[in-house]
Amino acid sequence: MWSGLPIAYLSLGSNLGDREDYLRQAIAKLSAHCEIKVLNTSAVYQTEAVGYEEQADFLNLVVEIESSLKPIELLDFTQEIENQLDRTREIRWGPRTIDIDIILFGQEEINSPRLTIPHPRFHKRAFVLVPLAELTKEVIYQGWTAAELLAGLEAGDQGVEEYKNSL
Ligand code: A4P
Ligand code: MG
Repeated sequence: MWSGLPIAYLSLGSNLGDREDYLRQAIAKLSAHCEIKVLNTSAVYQTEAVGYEEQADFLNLVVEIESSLKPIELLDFTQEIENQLDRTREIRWGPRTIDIDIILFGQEEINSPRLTIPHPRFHKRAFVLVPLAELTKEVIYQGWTAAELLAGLEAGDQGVEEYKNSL
């Protein structure tokens, strides 16, 4: 039965060290939080780096959660997980052991210094839209579904390949 709690979608990415293990550990930490329930996890995709291209390919996936946390509390927690998993910040968009971005959080629209929801770049990124389209067929952004946003990208799903169908 539906709990009535907001559904959120998180994009996870890793391109340093044991990428699969970092993704697995991040999901385990999300699941261990008493106010977060992980509902679904997409397949794992190997993706070419976007933004800062002189770096290794990423593994990316999306998780669907429900949570009684406020969006900013969820951000505090995802940043705590990043710090626990050896995340350092030297280059914007640069290599990272783990990155956790909040893509959507219920119907929230937030524009604060620490948090923008929906994530400001997700609708242009195949590495988010391909796994997101697996998990939701709903209209999620300006009248479009994830699959429609993906179909509208000039490069389509280029550079995004299924790596493993589950972790
Ligand atoms: N922040 C604001 N809104 C959010 C949100 N919705 N979710 C703030 C998470 N964080 C949010 O993030 C910088 C600041 O964004 C945070 O302090 C938070 O307050 P960060 O994780 O420290 O740095 P970042 O991830 O390098 O920056 P940013 O701008 O989030 O990067 P992007 O746009 O997420 O890009 N290519 C592939 N193939 N796969 C990837 O996963 N990821 C990036 C990162 C670039 N290229 C990639 C991938
Ligand atoms: Mg980030």
